[in-house]
Amino acid sequence: MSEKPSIEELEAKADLLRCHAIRMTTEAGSGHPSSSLSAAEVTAALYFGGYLNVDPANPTMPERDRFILSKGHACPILYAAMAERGYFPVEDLMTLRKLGSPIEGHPNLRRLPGIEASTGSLGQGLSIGVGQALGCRMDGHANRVFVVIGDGEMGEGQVWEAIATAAKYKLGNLTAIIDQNGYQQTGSTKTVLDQTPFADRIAPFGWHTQTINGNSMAEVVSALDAAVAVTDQPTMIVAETKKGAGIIPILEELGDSNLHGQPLKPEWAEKAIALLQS
Ligand SMILES: Cc1ncc(C[n+]2csc(CCOP(=O)(O)OP(=O)(O)O)c2C)c(N)n1
Ligand SMILES: [Mg+2]
Repeated sequence: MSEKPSIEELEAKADLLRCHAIRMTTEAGSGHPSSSLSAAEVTAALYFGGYLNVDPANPTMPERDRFILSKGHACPILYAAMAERGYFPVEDLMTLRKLGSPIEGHPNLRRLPGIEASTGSLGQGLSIGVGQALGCRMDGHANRVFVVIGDGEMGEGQVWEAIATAAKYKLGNLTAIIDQNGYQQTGSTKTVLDQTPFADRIAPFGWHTQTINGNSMAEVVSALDAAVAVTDQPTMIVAETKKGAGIIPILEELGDSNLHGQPLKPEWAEKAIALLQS
């Protein structure tokens, strides 16, 4: 991307990705729209804000930046970004979870060029990112690895092993983002396992940390700018978000602020898209 887009352009892109994620999951009759929507600003900023140096025509270019969606169930938002970036036709999004489609229910690196790690079994993405960041550094690439983790996913012990390892190797080319949307599968993250404030726990390992409103595009962009400027330690952005961000009134009407793993019925999807487009 040659020119840096404005905050307004990126906000519009985030909402476009949201509309795709809602349509795809409603068409599939399954999937995780609310988990996708909380991460819309971060995903849109990475793919369209000039942070991810990738080439859809050359998806294995060695010096490319890497994006790993460790909370793999939120892949509709990733697929939407990949389609809009030109990895595959936007129409293909509607094949989500259909038999034979590479747009699988969780990202599969063997099926879809541009996916950097097969995720869905929570807890593994940051470890894969640590390995990739180490490998890229050994190969002398001046690139960066970005990993998005769920706040419920932070309950997996493996994530903390990866945090310790990244600090040990001073992986200045690694940026992780916690999508702190306040919920996991079975309820509020605070009730299930409260590990907040994440930044206070992660900084002592040797990470550079920032805590932001992750549904504010301006804050996401400034945090990414600050993160990529750090080169001598790994960086963590704790993104405080809302599950279902962008369509909160719809979740309220449905009486479920988590709405985990539930697609919207067609009439609700229409309402949600109208709200996003208004
Ligand atoms: C190892 C593992 N255990 C359980 C699950 C089932 N599961 C899928 S999504 C989810 C909740 C994840 O919560 P969070 O990381 O906060 O993501 P959110 O949906 O809130 O974005 C769980 C437990 C899984 N995918 N992997
Ligand atoms: Mg969560």
